[in-house]
Amino acid sequence: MVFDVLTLFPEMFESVLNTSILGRAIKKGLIKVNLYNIRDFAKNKHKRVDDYPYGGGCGMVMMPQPLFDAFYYIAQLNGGTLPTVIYFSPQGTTFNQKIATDFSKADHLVLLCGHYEGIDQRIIDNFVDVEISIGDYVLTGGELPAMIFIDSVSRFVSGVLGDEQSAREESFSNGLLEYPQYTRPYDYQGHKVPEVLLSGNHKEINKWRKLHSLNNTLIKRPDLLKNTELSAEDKQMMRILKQRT
Ligand code: 4FV
Repeated sequence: MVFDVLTLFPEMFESVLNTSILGRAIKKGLIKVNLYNIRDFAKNKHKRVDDYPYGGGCGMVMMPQPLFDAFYYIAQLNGGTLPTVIYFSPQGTTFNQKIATDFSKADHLVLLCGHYEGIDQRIIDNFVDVEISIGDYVLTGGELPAMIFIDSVSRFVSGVLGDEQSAREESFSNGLLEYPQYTRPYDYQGHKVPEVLLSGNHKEINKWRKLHSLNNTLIKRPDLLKNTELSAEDKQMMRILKQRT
């Protein structure tokens, strides 16, 4: 999978792209991230990329020319077609696991990182296919959202995670929060691991895990249950849990 990233601060990505799972995925060639500095496409003598907003107001706006030329350049590198362009902004669709799963099926994506107050609307009108927000708060730039996007989408790319299983089993993959995790020692300072997890009885272990996933979701994120398909057994468990709470 290839990510072309348009940013004014390519150096911000260095550590994230050279560390742990993502770093290994890039070394193994499973993921490729091309970092483009938007300022390299500025044609004015001072390499300016921002200017004052028409109509007044505070802050600066990213100019059309450097980004139009950056997109023309990437399109030219791809036989004249521009891959899907994603722009990160508070006005976008709120990012979630389903969106991450959907985009993990793409081969090539262009990620646009804004800065200042935002970007000239003509860039959005002419090049942006999808606007994504990582949450209802204002950041100084789109770089952190782009890193979050690359991290979460890459987890679905075959071979990136140790075993494929884990991506399928984690939070939100079945619309529920995850079950509690335990590891050795069995007894730490008197705090013991639930017996069922040492029983080797996988039927009982899975039942315990589903019960705790449902319980965690019911308590911490009941909103998730609205759009989660529950089996008859899950619904039975949920009735018991609701009686308890
Ligand atoms: C943002 C968000 C975000 C807005 C102006 C960058 C900033 C500045 N992006 N989810 N929340 N972007 O706050 O995606 O250009």
